[in-house]
Amino acid sequence: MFRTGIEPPERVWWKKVHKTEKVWVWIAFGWCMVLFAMMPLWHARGGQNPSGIRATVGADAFRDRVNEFIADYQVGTDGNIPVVEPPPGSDIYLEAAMWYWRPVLRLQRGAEYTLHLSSLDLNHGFSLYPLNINFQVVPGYDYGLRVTPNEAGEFHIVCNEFCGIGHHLMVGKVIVIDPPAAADAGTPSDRADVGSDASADAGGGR
Ligand SMILES: [Cu+2]
Repeated sequence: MFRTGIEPPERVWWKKVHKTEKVWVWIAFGWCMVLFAMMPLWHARGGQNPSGIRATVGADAFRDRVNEFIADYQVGTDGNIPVVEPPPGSDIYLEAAMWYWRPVLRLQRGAEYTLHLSSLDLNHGFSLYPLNINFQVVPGYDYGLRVTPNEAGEFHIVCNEFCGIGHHLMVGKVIVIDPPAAADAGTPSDRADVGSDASADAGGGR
C-alpha cells in the first residue's frame, strides 16, 4: 500500500519479538560485555599503557617551557622550526599546535628521554611514522613519556587527529643519531656504511 510521510505506518512494537532477533540482541549484548571486560584487562595486561607521568599544564606555561628548552639546546633550524639536541637522559619537550610540531628533536640512539607532549590549542595525535606509535596530545595536559630510541634515522611525526584545514600539513620530525662512541668505534669506511646494511654492525640496536 502506498503511504506518505504524514501517514504513520502500522505500528508493530507490541508484537512478539522474533526468536532470531532475540538471539542477535543477546549476541550483541554478550559482545559488549566482552569489550567492556577487555578495557580493565588490557589496562593491566596489555603492556601498552603510557610509561610516564601526567600533569596538568596551561598552554602559556608549556610554550614557555618549550621556548626555554629550545634556547638551551638549539643546534640549528629546519625550515623555520628550531632543531634541538638535548643531552641523553634529559626532559625533552614537544609542542603541538595548528599546524606544526615544535621543535625538531635530535636524539641519541639508546639513550632514555622523558618526552613531554602537550597541545596549545586542541586535540592532536602524535604518530611516529613509520613506526607504530600513537599518542593523543590533549591541551591542558603534559604527558611525560619515557622513550628510548632504538633505531637511528629520520622519523616523521604525523598528526593523526583531524585538527582543521591544515591538518595534512602538520608534520614534524625526530632525528635519531648513533651515539658518538659507536660512531667513533668504526673505521671511516665502516662509518660510511652506517644507515645501510651495516646497522647491525653499529650496535645491533634493532
Ligand atoms: Cu593536529
